[in-house]
Formats: sequence, C-alpha cells, structure tokens
Amino acid sequence: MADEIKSAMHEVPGCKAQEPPAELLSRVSSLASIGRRPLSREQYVEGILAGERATLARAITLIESTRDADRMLAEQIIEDCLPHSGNSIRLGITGVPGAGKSCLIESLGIYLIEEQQQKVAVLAIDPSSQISGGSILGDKTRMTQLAASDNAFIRPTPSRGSLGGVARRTREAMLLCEAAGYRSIIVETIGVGQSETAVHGMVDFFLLVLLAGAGDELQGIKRGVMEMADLVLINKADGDNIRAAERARHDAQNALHYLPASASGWMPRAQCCSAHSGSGISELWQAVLEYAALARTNGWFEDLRRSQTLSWMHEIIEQGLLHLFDANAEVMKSKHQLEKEVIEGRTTSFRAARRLLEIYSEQRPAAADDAER
Ligand SMILES: Nc1nc2c(ncn2[C@@H]2O[C@H](COP(=O)(O)OP(=O)(O)O)[C@@H](O)[C@H]2O)c(=O)[nH]1
Ligand SMILES: [Mg+2]
Repeated sequence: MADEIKSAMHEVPGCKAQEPPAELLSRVSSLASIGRRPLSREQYVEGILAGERATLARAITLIESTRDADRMLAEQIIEDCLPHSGNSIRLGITGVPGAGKSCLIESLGIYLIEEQQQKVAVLAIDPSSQISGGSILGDKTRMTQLAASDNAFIRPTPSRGSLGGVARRTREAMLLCEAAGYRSIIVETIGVGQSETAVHGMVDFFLLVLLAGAGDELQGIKRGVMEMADLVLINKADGDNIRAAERARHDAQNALHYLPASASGWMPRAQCCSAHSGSGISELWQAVLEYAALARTNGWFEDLRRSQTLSWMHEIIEQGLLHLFDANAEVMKSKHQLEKEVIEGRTTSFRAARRLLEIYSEQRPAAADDAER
C-alpha cells in the first residue's frame, strides 16, 4: 500500500515525497495497534464472559500458540472460564467429504439462531489440514449466512500439530465458547482416520451424515463410526433424490438395529434431511433435544461428561510425558543410534524402546536433585 502511494508520487514530476512528521507517525502506529494491545488475564476473562467475539477469538489464538508464555496465559484464562463453561449441547458431525456437513451446519446454525434464539459456535477438527494448510477454511464459503450472523462464532481448525494436539486445542476452545454464552457447540470432522474418535470423545451427541448412493449406501463407513452415531442423517433428500434418500434411511435404520444397544439408553435413529431446502432440520434438532432430555434424566449426560473430562486428563498426561521424553537431551543423543540399529536389525524395537525409557528414567531423579539444590 505504502509502496503504491510512493510510486504514484514518483510519477508526478517535481513532486518530492516528504517524510511525514515523526509525531504523526507514532500516533498512527499506536492507533493501528489498539486492536492488538496485549490484554491481561482479567481483561481476557471479562471480555469472554461478556460474549465479545474478538476477545474470544484472541484467546483461542493463545490456545493455538506454540509460545510458552501464550500457553501459560491461555491455561489461566481457561481456568477462570471453567466455572462458566459446560452449559451447552455439544454436537459432533462426521461424514465423508462432500456429504454436506458444512451446508448442514449452516442450515442448522441459522435454524438455532432464528428459531431457538441461541448463539452457535462452530469448531472443526481436520487433521488433513496439516498437509493442505487449513482446508476447512474453504468451508466458511459454505457458511456465509452463519458467518455473517452476530450470534455465530466460526473457528477454522487449528492446523498445526498432531491429532492429539489439535483435539486438545479444540476442546479448550469449546470451553471458552461456552463461557462466552454459546449454548450450541458444533464440532465438524472429516471422516478420516482417528478424527471421529477424537470428536466423539468431546461431544454429547454424535451425528453421522450419509448420502444416498447407488449400491450399498453404507459402504466406506466403518462399522465403528456407525456404532458411535446417535443419529444417522441422510442428507440431500431433495429434488429427484428424495426417494433414494428414503431408501438409504431405511437401510441405515436396519443397520442400526443390529448394533449393540447404546449405554445411554438412547436408540440411535436414521432420518432424512436437506441442508439446501431446510427439510428435516427442525426434526434433527428435535432428536437432539429428546436425547438430551433422556440422558439428563437417567444421569448419562453428566456421567459421559465426567468420563470425558477424565480421559482428557489422561491424554494431557500422555502428551506431556511424550514432550518431556522428546525434550530430554540424553534420550535424544541415543535415539538416533538406536533407531539405526532397529532399522538394520541389530536390535529389536522392544529392546531399543526399553533402553531409551531406562535412559529417560535415569535422568529424572538427577534433574529433580538439581532443582532442589
Ligand atoms: N442437493 C443438495 N446438495 C447439497 C446439500 N447439502 C450440501 N450439498 C452440496 O454438496 C456439496 C458438498 O457440501 P459440503 O457442505 O461442502 O460437504 P462437506 O464436505 O461434508 O462439508 C456442495 O456442492 C453442496 O452444495 C443438500 O441438502 N442438497
Ligand atoms: Mg465441510
């Protein structure tokens, strides 16, 4: 921009570019930085509890940061927000790419805002974005109406790190969204690898979006994913596709019957919907509400959240230990050599792993002694 102005001025003969006064420059730069002024822990928390989207977004950026200082501040913010979180319904949505998840979230989100007077947060877990650099970003174009609403908060997937790391950041972002007053949290995943399991481990209700197709509609969907579903939705039940969708719904309902009963006491169902026409969207929400009412009455809702919280703790310990292991200089010194020996068949993977763990545990007491001294 500044270069454009400069070059335009150079084209005017006799016009000499002048340096703006230093005082003006400093005023402009302080004006520009107002939005990014560092906030204190209290300012972050106050802003989030007041439902300020910009502050919420900045706090999530801290969660995603790899800087230790940011991480520490993020943890303090989460701690302060924790007593205000939890009051929501957490929905997970999975399905093959192209099934219409993003369009469905747009349609459901608008329904929740307009018909149920709710605030809706949309988060995403997309491990493939590690390679593509944030493929879910494109999805905002499928959620234009929702993205424009003051009552919606859409956050693309954090694109760095392992699935465990991505999942942890999404869970933490979810807690902050709840503290900011979002009563419906929707987490979108793509049906790849472990991401369904990660999302299932952080939501109350799990939705599987399928398409009516030629042949076996359930092909390509692993049995495990079907087992996790509380609701199977056959999307794109519109136009010429309505009858095929109804057949697919029937097949899915049959398949659900053969699965073991869910511990929640809920009977998973299959329903049709169209993200484009909006048919079946209120029925979808009705099923979520029915589930929540049942699970709250029989105690499952709280039991599930408690066990999820416990597994998060265990996951954080595992990740933390791995981090310590990788950061240990003695371990790293021997790791490369041992890896080479495993590849060349000179030792077994079991013995090499055991040796590294021994090196690691020999290091720990020494490190603790150092700290005491
Ligand atoms: N006919 C029809 N097309 C849909 C519907 N929902 C989504 N689509 C289309 O399906 C394609 C994939 O949708 P998208 O939401 O990006 O799928 P995702 O990959 O599962 O998130 C897009 O071209 C959508 O316009 C629907 O209800 N009916
Ligand atoms: Mg999508």
